[in-house]
Amino acid sequence: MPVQDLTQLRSMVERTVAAVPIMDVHTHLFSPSFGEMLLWGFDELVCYHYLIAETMRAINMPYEQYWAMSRKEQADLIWQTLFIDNSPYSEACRGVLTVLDKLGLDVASRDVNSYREYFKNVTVEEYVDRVFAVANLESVVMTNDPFDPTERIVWQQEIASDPRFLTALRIDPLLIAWERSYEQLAGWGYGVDRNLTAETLSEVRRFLSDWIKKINPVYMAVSLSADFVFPDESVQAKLIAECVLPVAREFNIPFALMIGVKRQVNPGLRVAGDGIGKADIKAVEYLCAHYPHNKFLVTMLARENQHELAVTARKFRNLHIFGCWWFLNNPSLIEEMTRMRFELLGLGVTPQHSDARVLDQVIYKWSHSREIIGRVLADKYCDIARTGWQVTEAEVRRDVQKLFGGGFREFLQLELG
Ligand code: RAT
Ligand code: ZN
Repeated sequence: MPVQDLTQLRSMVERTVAAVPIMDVHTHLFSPSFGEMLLWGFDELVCYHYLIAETMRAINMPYEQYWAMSRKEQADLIWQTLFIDNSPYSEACRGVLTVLDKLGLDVASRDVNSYREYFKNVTVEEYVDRVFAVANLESVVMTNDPFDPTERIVWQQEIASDPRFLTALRIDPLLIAWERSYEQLAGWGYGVDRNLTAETLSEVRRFLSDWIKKINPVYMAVSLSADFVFPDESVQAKLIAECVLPVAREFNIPFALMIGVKRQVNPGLRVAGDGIGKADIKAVEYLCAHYPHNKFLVTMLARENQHELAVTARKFRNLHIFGCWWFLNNPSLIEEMTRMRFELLGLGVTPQHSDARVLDQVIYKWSHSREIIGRVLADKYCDIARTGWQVTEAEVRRDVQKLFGGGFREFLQLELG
């Protein structure tokens, strides 16, 4: 049998990946109903915390001086430092250029005023439509924090729902800072005290259930430090075992664990000050094995954890791994991780999420990732085509839809009893 024409196969795969509408499974974006919580436009784009960190090591300025500046002054400083005084080829800098280019702005001009002007002439609703079209997004999952006072006010109002913005119930304060969060819960009318009595645990379950009913999240999520262990005698482990997992099971929603951050290694950098650590995969193995009726979405921050995480996913159908998170969201690492995951898991993975904090960023995050994932996928189809296996365009389309949201949705629907 003749083998399929590999050049044609490759371009068909890359075309299909370029054209698929995406479900972005983890972002920090908000729909326009959340008002100023939705960040967008040139100054926000340039003041991304990835770029703050890069700027503050390139100049010798006290951190407090940076934080005291207006947003526009901060953006001017970052632009001057990273784009004019140095060439902007780091991934986060390149991202800004990709966004400007894809929006049709003249990158060669370096004319910051004209970039700012562009955003003055568009409403937020128009801009959301434009960005979704340019990035070819179908939906994004927000990060919704019931402990955030600004966000709570929004949820107390009747908000116009936009079906493109899905919700996720983020519960970091509950699991990471119980010594503060129990007082907040008490203030909201839940009968909790600092000790995890039976009554307190039941009230925490009621709190989670109330928010699930209120916001209808696709999952519950937490970002955990690199030293996360489970099980142990900690308050965190008890809250997970006795509150989060039973409630997640009852509502059949996954619990998303994002593991590997080392918080505030440099507090002066504030939002840009978090670091990274290698975590122990045993916690993930234990959760998947001992809670077979719960579903787990997991992403890990350390490159060193990626292989064991992919192997663990082979062992458990209740584990779905996703994304190249944060410091891994760089072309060389996306390529390496995606290749390895495809080899170990086939289609059983969601290779990427954007983590966008500024609306515009989905344009570059997805344009860069689509290109890499398309290339890796094309390599994989070519490998099997060389045996004589023939892959049809419809099969490629089916697979690609799975990788960019369909597989994730199937996992959400999975019933484990
Ligand atoms: O990627 C980021 O912007 C980080 O600051 C975090 O938001 C991280 O993604 C998280 O969700 O905790
Ligand atoms: Zn995030």
